[in-house]
Amino acid sequence: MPRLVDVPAVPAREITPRDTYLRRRELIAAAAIGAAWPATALAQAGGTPRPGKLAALPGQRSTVAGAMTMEKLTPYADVTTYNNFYEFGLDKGDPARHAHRLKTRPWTVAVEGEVARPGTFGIDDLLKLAPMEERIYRMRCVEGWSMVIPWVGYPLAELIRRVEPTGNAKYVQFVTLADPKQMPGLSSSVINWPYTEGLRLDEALHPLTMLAFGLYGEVLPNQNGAPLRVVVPWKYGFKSGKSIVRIRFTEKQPKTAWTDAAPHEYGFYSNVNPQVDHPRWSQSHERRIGEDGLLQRRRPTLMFNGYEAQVGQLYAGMDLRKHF
Ligand SMILES: Nc1nc2c(c(=O)[nH]1)N[C@H]1C(S)=C(S)[C@@H](COP(=O)(O)O)O[C@H]1N2
Ligand SMILES: [Mo]
Repeated sequence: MPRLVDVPAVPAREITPRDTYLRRRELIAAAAIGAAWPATALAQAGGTPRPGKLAALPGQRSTVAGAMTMEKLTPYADVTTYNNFYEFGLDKGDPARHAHRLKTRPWTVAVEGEVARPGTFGIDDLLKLAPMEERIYRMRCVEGWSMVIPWVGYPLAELIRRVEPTGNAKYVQFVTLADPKQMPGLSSSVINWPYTEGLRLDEALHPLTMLAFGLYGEVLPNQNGAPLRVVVPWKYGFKSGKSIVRIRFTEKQPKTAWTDAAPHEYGFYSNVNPQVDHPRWSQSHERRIGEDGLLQRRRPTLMFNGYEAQVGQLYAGMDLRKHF
């Protein structure tokens, strides 16, 4: 397998050994006691508590604008058992039930199309490509629910820069694994497999767009898209493709699975927008997973999922009802 060309090694200072990481968390938490911070902000400042289920994958707290919401984290149990990953079935519990069948190593990602340096890259090289960061993002599903998830990964731009898109590259397509031996959901025909998604190149290069390898300080559970996925926090959840095996740079807007399946319901952009309803339901409010119960409140959905200050300019002058 070819090595990722010109990839600088991760400098030693970027590596956070687990004990240093834990010690730092304790110190920050101790220092913060007595301060009038809400408990979640305190926990998030001190580092995200690790569930201890999978291999550790720590990340430095991100300093990118908008990357660290102080909203209460959705519990790990909800993040990992209430999923959409149709390759493993259509029920929310199916991915957690069936995704153990996914073999995440060895794993390669083919990068092709309009790039000067195409190639097939192994997961271990991709893990070392750039320093891991923790980013706490609001995620909003088109179905009307949302979560707050501490992801671990780095900007997708880090990979894009290294493969050198040509002047013709205007879009990026992402393709998920489609192996019926590992993925029982492929017997369903709700969408055409493999699952595909796409972004405009400037969206893919935006500093908030992540290539994620972990959540809650550990490697991604299979049901959340192991071993690597895309995370685009200002778009509906389906734009964040899981278990990616191919990234293709194109001149024309690429095919995407949901736009292909129901073009009147799912547009290419799919930016979170409380003013543009889905043809069959309103998008004005959302239900935060993990807050279920009698007193659950419906939260108003925010323009661009609350990331308008960071991403609004990407769409300046566009009719967002037409380009939904
Ligand atoms: N390959 C693939 N990626 C996918 C999906 C899918 O069915 N298959 N579902 C999408 C949808 S609709 C959502 S809301 C998010 C859910 O991600 P999570 O389960 O990690 O919260 O994954 C997205 N990525
Ligand atoms: Mo979704």
